[in-house]
Amino acid sequence: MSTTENDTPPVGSQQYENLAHTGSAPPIDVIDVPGHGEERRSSERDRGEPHGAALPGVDSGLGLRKFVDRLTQPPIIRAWRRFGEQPIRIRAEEAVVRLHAGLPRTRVWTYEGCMPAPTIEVRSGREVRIDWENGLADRRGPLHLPFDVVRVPPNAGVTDFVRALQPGGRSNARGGGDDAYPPLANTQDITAATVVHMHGALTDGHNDGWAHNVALPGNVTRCAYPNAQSARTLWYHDHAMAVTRFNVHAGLAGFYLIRDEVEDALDLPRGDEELVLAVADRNLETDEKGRFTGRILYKQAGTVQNGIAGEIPVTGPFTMVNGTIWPTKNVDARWHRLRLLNASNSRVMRFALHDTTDGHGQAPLPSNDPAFTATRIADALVVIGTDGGFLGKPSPPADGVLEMGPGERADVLVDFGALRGRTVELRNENNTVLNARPGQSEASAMQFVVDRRQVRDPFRLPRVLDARYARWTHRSDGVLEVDGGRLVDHHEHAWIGVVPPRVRGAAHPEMWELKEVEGDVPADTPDVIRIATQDGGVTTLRPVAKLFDDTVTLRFGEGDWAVWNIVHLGGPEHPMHIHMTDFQMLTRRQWPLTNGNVPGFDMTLGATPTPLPVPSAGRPIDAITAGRKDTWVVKPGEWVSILGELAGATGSFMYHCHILDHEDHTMMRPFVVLPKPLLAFHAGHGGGHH
Ligand SMILES: [Cu+2]
Repeated sequence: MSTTENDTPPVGSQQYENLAHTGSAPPIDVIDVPGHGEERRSSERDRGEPHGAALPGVDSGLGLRKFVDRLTQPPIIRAWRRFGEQPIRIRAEEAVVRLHAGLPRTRVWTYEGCMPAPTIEVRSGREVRIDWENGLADRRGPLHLPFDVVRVPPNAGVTDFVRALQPGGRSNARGGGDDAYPPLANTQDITAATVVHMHGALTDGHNDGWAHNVALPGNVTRCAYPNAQSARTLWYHDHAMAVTRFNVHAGLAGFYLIRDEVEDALDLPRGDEELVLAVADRNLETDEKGRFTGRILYKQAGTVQNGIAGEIPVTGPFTMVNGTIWPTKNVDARWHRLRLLNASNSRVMRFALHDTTDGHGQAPLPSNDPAFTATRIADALVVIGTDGGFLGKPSPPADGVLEMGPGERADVLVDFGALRGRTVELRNENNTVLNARPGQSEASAMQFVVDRRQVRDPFRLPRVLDARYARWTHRSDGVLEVDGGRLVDHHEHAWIGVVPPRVRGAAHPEMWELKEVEGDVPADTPDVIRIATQDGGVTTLRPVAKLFDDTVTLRFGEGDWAVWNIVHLGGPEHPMHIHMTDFQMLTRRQWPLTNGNVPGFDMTLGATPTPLPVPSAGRPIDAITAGRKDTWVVKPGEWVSILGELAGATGSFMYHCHILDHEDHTMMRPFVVLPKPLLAFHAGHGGGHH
């Protein structure tokens, strides 16, 4: 199924069969290929063919034309229908693909030779077991990253965002020149070690992709997914300790869809009218003459603060959808279902549909230019589901803009019947102001060309999507009101502080696990966070853990409800992800900001010597944010409270920022869920409750 660049046979079945624990797992032999005609399965691309004849496209100003390649859909593994009780085997392996018709071939890491990986479809309530094999090796041994990781040094001490976001450049280990940059230390020594996280799955900790549990090439990890969850969009991706950002960037990501009877009854657009769309930005390497080599480039802006070197999380000027840069798709003039995933390493996307018929509004423009925003179709996107499944009812995002941080999914309906004969673009409006400077990020993600012909489309937007959805509330008496009006009079609390970079010289933002302390603490004590309370008191919090390997402090009983308080004390926005179960955001509060920081947070002390004021109401929690979710963008100065029921699985889990650079550095921590009777015997278990 795969072809590696040097044509050596990939590590595969033979070594696999030699392992004692492989059981009877069959290789994948049944893959459905959605669509026909213009679309071709992604894996055909590993022969290096462009996807069909290149179209004329539109100039991007970045050396590649937009909309010259057709959108592809990944192959589908219908695990529920074809494999019965047999485990599926899915192998991570290197493949050679074409990201754009104007590019030479690109080496990537894939599952089963496909980028994105095959979409795994399952039925709710039917367990699937998967044997994840690390096949990322050749005769010489484990593979090295298929790209270079370079740092653009600060320019006269100032972070050089402009050069970092331009296409091109290469590691100066591969030759000198103005566009050669120092490789990030040790990245050329990294070899493939993998562990798969099923993002959004409720399953025991040993199936969840614990970051330390990486497998070497040739090794296999069997995971069970009970799928005892409602219909939803999950995705699987690598989660290896300290190098997740590189493994995911190399291509290790794919969709996993749970379907159920509620979804069936909605009779939503399906088949060719249901599209998975994994959106991710990349940068590309050039040679000494400035020509694209086909190699991906992991190019970051370097920073130096107080003599400590760091990097800004990676972003790139090229946007891929399903592994193709700026694809285009012909669609019938009828309702379509778009299953959106922000698969970027760090870029928060603000998605909107824009009308660009006859080239109108196609020139790169900053998003604050009226000519740019004039093309936005404000009522085009209708959200029907979030990370954790369907909303109660269809909900258009405010102003037609859907913000999604890395890791977030959105189930979206679009009535292309109302856009008959139009050409529209899915755009990321975030930071497109940078387009004001040529050679920087492009707003376009992909294009839809809507057929002129009228189609009889019986689909009508349902008024109710999922009667199982209920808004959870935390009453003023401390009692939780959850599904079906059920009252929960006991719950646990977790306190997480997010602090800006450069606190006491640290290069990166940090995530602190906090515990409430009783009594007085001297005002000049480092690391103490004080927050004034409504009743005139003060909540005093101190970190009990900062780094991943610090001891576990969050232990919950299985079946507990828990409110996670995430307090953002300044710095960049963070898409915070909690593993294991679904959550709902209860409240979102906001402290005023000065230059993006929370006044009162002392960078030298890493503390708030005087209590932060009682925060005001923050961004309203709209119907989409109020959906069942596992990842939320938390902005500077926000204090969000998130409620979840830690039921149905046990073990060690993780929570982290889904900006993968942050996750790999200092923003991931463990938590543990154990049966309550067992917890009683577990010395030193913590957790406050009321
Ligand atoms: Cu972050």
